[in-house]
Parts: sequence; structure tokens; C-alpha cells
Amino acid sequence: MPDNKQNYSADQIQVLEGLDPVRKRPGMYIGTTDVRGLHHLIWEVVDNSIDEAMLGVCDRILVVVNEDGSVTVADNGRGIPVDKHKATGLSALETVLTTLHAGGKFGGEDSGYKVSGGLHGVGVSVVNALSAKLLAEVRRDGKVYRQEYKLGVAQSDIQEAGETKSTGTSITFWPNPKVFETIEFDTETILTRLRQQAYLTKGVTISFEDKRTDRFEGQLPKGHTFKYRFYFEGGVRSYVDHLNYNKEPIIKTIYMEKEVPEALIEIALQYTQTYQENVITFANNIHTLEGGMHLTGFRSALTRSVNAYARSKGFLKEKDVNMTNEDVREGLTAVISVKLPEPQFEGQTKSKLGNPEVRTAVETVFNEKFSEYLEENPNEAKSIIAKCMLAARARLASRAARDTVLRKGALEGATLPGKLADCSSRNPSESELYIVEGDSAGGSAKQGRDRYFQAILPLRGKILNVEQARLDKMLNNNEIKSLIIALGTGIGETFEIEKARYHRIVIMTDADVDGAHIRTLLLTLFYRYFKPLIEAGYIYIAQPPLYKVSKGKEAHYAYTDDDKVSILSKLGVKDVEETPEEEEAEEGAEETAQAKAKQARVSIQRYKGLGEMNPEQLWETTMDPNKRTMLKVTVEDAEKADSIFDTLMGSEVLPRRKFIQTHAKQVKNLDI
Ligand code: 0RA
Repeated sequence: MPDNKQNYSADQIQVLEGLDPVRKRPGMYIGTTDVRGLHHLIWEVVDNSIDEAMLGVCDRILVVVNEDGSVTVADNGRGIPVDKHKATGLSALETVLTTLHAGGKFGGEDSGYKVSGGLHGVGVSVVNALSAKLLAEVRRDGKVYRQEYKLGVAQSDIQEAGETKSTGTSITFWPNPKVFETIEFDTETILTRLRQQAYLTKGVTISFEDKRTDRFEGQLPKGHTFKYRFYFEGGVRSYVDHLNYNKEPIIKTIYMEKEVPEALIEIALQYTQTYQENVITFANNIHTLEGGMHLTGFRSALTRSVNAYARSKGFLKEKDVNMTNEDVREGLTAVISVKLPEPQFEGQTKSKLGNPEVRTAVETVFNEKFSEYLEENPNEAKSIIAKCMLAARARLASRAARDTVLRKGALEGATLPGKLADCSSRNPSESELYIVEGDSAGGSAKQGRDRYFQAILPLRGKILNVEQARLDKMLNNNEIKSLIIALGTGIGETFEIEKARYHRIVIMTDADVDGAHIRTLLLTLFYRYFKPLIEAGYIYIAQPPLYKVSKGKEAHYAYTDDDKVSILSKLGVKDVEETPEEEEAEEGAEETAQAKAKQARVSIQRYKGLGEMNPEQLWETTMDPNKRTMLKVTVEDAEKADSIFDTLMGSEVLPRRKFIQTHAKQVKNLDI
């Protein structure tokens, strides 16, 4: 780490190029121009403040969504320098805000930041380029400085705007509506990100305020602002505690931190009385969903130190074989965070850490610290070893049983389940499998489908009864077995994606709590046992309509509440756009909508389940490739479902109830 008190001057900032490329191809810099790209603007500025915090020169960050929809990110860091920059003749502030890749970060190891996002760290200039207006305020050297920009261009020189004893930067920006599909920020999205960043930067306080009015009706007393504050003294240790809040711990969370020349390494871990593994990894605060070298290093060190300890203390006898990676991972929750100067991100979604030196660094640090922990805490060590050895024994004992299910041929040879209405095509690339909730919807789907390429497999609600069971027990469940046989790929060691009988596998469930539950469960099953199907883009979620709006013989289908409003207004029913999202309020609004609709001789039917649609309607709205929309499931979606599954199916009743109660309102659009 560079010396925190070191003074940066303007000439340490390298200049690369102006902002035209950003305005021409925003996607290249922020990924997309949809709502995701919009939020990228906030992450970009916050990342800079987090960089200050990681250097130990900033401990407060405030993010405000202002009443007019603009966003302010303020910190108490050093403040962006305002002195003249040699190469450009501009102030450092203007250089940082108007040139690509300008910033201490890119000046090399000792000239600026040791640590930077690398992937997303494209710089605040990108935010400036894509904002209609931006206001920069810097507190530094006893003064307050301000400068305003429009479309990335400074409107005047830096203005002095008073005196101050503090230091820091405040950036307010108004996203350019001509660039973005939407300029409306989402509170939940921002909170999730800020919470995660707070876990990863211990000791920093990140506050959030949403000053937009009319947003929290009924949730906040009049005149109050929506505020949140995140501060986690324990950093990733608090993160692990949070992940395990509804699980029964075997040991207290272990925390270790060490800085070696290759990286700053932080690891927290805990074993619980569950069977799943949940290890989340970060590199420079970026979630490395695809894992990478830090994860590899951690895994091999974990297996090695558990075995070494078990052997040295006689838990493992000479004749015993070592425990496997799988055995030591059962019931493990861990968060691994590494910070390094030049991260290499690889993989399909650029979320896999590629730096080979990090593998050995993590391996060495974890091995040393964890072995030390085991030696110093014999009781905890004993519990951990017992848990792992139990997993090993269970593995050996269940292998025989599992083999009968998974043995080559055991499933493939099996005849197709009786309730599968298969399609006549034998060409997987044109064939679709609809997994339908319930026999009655299954019946409609069977009658409505195009039997040449669409197969239907109705599932009974029974699969819900697998609560509390290990996922591998689910494989004994008849409904699940039918599904696996229908897929044709086999499972486990015998899985072969080439054998998939359908290249589109569509989950079609009701838009209610049970439907969401079944969908979560299916996604979890695919995530744990059929990940390649998700990666290949074979898994979809059907989008049945929520309403049918008819006038005389004309019928329109609405897939969202917004859809409904626009259809109604096309049919001459106005002033119904106030329909609130919340259930309780909806009843009333629905009635007025109905009353207004009546005047215009329009009727609105709300579909509570797929079973309410007749076969023709189901085909027309949800299954006809020329008309339907479907959501393609990503690995990220399935991962989310997997963690929700843990909460919904967890063995302790209390947190589950809490989850369902606090989320009940949203469950209808639980889009996982
Ligand atoms: C460039 C150089 C320095 C600091 C920053 C940028 C900086 C940017 C942002 C954006 C939001 N908050 C920020 N804080 C700092 C070097 C600082 C120095 O020379 O003292």
C-alpha cells in the first residue's frame, strides 16, 4: 500500500483520450444502456470513493437519490486534486472528469492506487460523458471548489465556493435521458450493492437516502426520508454471519487477514449443520461468480489442512484414506476477498480471477492461519473434523444407493414417464419441453400445444414435500425422476449434454406463491445438477399473461400492470394509471378500474392460475413461438434461486416464516 499521507499531484495522472468514444458507444464502457447500465453510473463513482476508503483516507460515503432523480455521491476522502495538470494544461479535476482512464489508478504501483476494480473501473469521466449535467464539489486545502459540466463539457473554470476544514469529493449527476432507456434509479438495487460494498470494506460507513417523494407511501410517516446506513465492523466476517443467519452454526465464524506482496487476503468461514456449501469470492470488491485462482487456492488448502490435522491427532488412522474436497465442503459457508494491483478477469462473463500468483498466495496464507486455528482451538477443531468425517462416511454409504440411481443406463434405459406427452419430432434443437404445474394446467397445455415440437410434463404439487431433505434425496422423488428421464441427459457422473432431448426446457408455473416455490425448486435442481443446461441457454421461464381485457369480441392480453393500463387507455378507459403495486391498495384501485372499464364496456379478467385459461388461450398467449415471450434463465438467476431455496427450505422454521412474511407482497413478481 502506498503511504496514506503521500501527496498526489496532478502530473501523476496519465492522460489517454477524450470522451467522444464513450458518447458514441456507451455500451463499450458501461455494458448496456438499459436500467443496469444506468446503475453502473452510481457504481462507478462509489467505486472511486471505496478506493479512497481502502487506502484508509476515507471512512464515510453517502449516496443520495435527489428529489429530481439525480444522484449525489459524497465522501470524506482526500478530494480530487484541483491543481494544474502538466500534460493537458487543465486542472486535475477536469482531467479526471473529461479524459478516459485518467486517474491515479493507472499510474502504476507506487504512483497512485495499489488497488483498482480493473474491470469496471472505467472512471468518473464516463459518468460525466453520459450525464446531461454533472456538479463536482471538492473540499481540499481548506477550500471548497465547484465546477459544473454539461454533456461532459466544463461550463466554466473551477470556482472557489467558501472555506472548510474537511476534505472530500461530492459528485452529483443527472443521467442523460437521450442515452438511457430509463433514468429512474431503483432503491433496492442500490441498497443491495451498497450493503455488499460495506461488507467488503470494513469500517466504512455507507449511508443512503432516497429523497424522491411519493415513493414510500404507507411505509414512512409524512415528511420523513427513506434512509439506510451500513457499517460492518467485522467486514467479511459479518458477511458470513449474515449468510448463515438461519442456519445452526457448529463453530463461531473464523476470520483471517493478511497482506502479502501478491495481494491483500481476507477470508471468513463457518461450518453449519447443513449439507450445502456456500463460498462467495471477490477480487477488488468485484463478485467473481465464476471463481478463479483465489477459490482454487482456498479449496486445496482447506482439504490439505483438515486432513493433516485429522491425521496428526489420530482422527484418521493409518489405514484410512484422506477426506475429499467434497467432504470438507459440506456445511461450509465462506467469503473470500482478495485485493490486488492488476486483476485479470477471465471466463464467459469476465468474472473469474485468472492471476496464478493469487492461488499460491491464498493457499499459503489460508493453510498457515487455518492450521494455527485448529491447533489453538481443539474443541472447535474436533467439531469440524467430526462434521467432515461424517460427510465422508455418508458419501461412502450413500454411494451404493446412489449408484443404483445414477449408474450408467439406470435412468437412460428407463422408459419415458407415462404422464409425459412427448412431441413427435426427434430433433432436440427444435424440440421444447414444458414443465407445467398441476394436472389441470397440464391438460390445457397438452390440448393447446403444437404436438410436433412441444412436449408437456405435468408436475404435481407433491415435489413441494421435499422440504428439509437433502437435495440428493429429491432424486428419489418420482416427479423429479420423471423429469430427469424426460430430459434424457442422465445425471451426475453420467451426465451428457449431447443427450438432451430438448433444447428449450420451459418452466411454466402459476403466478402465485406456490408457483414461485416450485419454480425456485426447479431452478435449484437445475443449478445444482444440470448447470450445463443453464449455461447452454436451454432453460426458460414461461410468461403467461396476468389479465385478459376484452371489449366486445376483441381480446387483449396484459402481461404486466403497465400493459393493462396502456391497453385500457387504447380502448378508451382513462385515468387508471394510478394502480399501485401493493396488494392491499390494489383491491380498491381494481374496483375503480373495473367501474371505469364498465362504462367503456370493457371487461378485465385477472388470471389467478394457468388452469383458468382454455387450451387455445394458453397457446395464443404463452406457447405460440410467434407471440409468446419467455425469460432465458442465466446462471446468476439460478444462483439467486439457490440461495432463496436455502431460506425457504432451511431446517429452522422461524427465519423461513420471516422471509415469507416480509416478502409476501413481492412474491407475485418474484422473478427468479
Ligand atoms: C484522482 C486522483 C486522486 C483522487 C481521486 C481521483 C478521487 C476521485 C474520486 C471520485 C469520488 N471520490 C474521489 N476521491 C478521490 C488522488 C488524490 C490526491 O492526489 O490526493
